[in-house]
Parts: sequence; C-alpha cells; structure tokens
Amino acid sequence: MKNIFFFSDVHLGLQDKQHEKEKEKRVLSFLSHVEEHGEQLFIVGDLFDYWFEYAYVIPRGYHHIISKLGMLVEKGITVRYIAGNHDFWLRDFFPNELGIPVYKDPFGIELRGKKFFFHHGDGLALNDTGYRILKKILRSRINIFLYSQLHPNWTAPLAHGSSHKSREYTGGKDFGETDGMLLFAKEKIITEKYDYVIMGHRHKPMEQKIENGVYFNLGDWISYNTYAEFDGTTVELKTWK
Ligand SMILES: [Mn+2]
Repeated sequence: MKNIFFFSDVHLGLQDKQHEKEKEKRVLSFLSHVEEHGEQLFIVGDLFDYWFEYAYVIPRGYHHIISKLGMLVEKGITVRYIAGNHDFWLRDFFPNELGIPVYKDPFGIELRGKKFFFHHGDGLALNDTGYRILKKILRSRINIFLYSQLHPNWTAPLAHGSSHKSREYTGGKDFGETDGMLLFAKEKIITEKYDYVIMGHRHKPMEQKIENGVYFNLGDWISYNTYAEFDGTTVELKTWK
C-alpha cells in the first residue's frame, strides 16, 4: 500500500535565483518520490513566499512545480493544499485547473482510521495579538478586492519585501514554554482525541508525543528539507536527501 506525505513552508520565490533553482530541484525530486510511493499529499501552507491570484492571472516563476503537482493528480494521487499566511490569497486556480482543493481553515480528517488535524500554524503564538489583527485585515474581502485592482507590477515587488519581514518576524518568535502551537496541539489531542496534529509555519521540525497522540511540525525547505510520511501505522518525520 502507498503512503501519505506531508510538507510545508517551501516559500518558493523567497531566496536569490541560485538558491531558488536548487530548491526547485529538491522539491521536484521529492515530488517524484511522492509520485512513485504516495497515494496522498498534503501541502501544509506557505508553498509560495508570495501568492496573489487574480481572476485571470497567476504569478509566474513556479511553472515546473505547479505542473508537477498537476501531474501527481493525473496519476491519481490526492493532493490537498492548506493555505498558509504567505499564500492565503489562493483562489480557484488550484482547484479548477489542477484538481487540488484549497483549505483556508484548519480542519480534521480521518486517514486510514487515524484522526489527523491540520493547521498551518499562524496566529497561534500566545503573544501575537498584532498578527491576529493583521490577519483579519489581510483576509477581509473588501481589502482583497481593493488590492486586486492594483497592477501586479506594483504589488508583487512590494509583497516580496514585506514577506521577508514577516518570515523574520515568525522566525524570531519564542516557541518555548508558551508555545501556542504546542498548546493548541495538546488541546486537539487530549480533549478532542486526535491522533496526529500536523502544522508548519515554525520553520523548525518538531515531534512531540502528547498522551496518545503526536504533534508534528513539518519544518521547512529553506534550511531543513523535512517532510512527514504516514504508512498507515505511524507518522515519521524525515529529511529529504
Ligand atoms: Mn507560515
């Protein structure tokens, strides 16, 4: 039987050309592996460092990876895409053109008899009221509409700048005792009896056993190249070589 794969925080478009080329190669080889050994793939947010999709236009530069994902779907692999804070402005391109459903809210799902809960992870830090307010503003319909009226030549370079700041900001957060993501995972596992809670956003892989469940943070593809794999019995955090 084939396996279920999870990865997040590739942040395509974040780095300079050479790093992006190398990253693209790594991700493509990982996706080929999934093509061969997977039956399902979960993208747990921030595949793109910046994605804003217009009714008739999508950002350029990620063609190989996008078409590879489409190929996986054609091969019969179920691919799901959980929007992160950097790629929240996904519209109908992935579902309509590629057959990849986009999830904008955290959700639970049963996979081979185990209960999984997925959340990109943004907005859970305890000391992060500022971000939670910003999140509401960035996701308001009227603001998205207004933004979409601006020409992409203006908005894309600007967004790339602010996304760098946002990532530095996230990276600098304290994930110690007061790790809001961990507390969230505990709640899901202890109270709601989930077997696995899977998140990204933290840019640092983590595996934490909590009573009868496990919280995984998937790390990133900037420094770690980590992903998780479920064979129907256990979930394992792995590094792509
Ligand atoms: Mn994120």
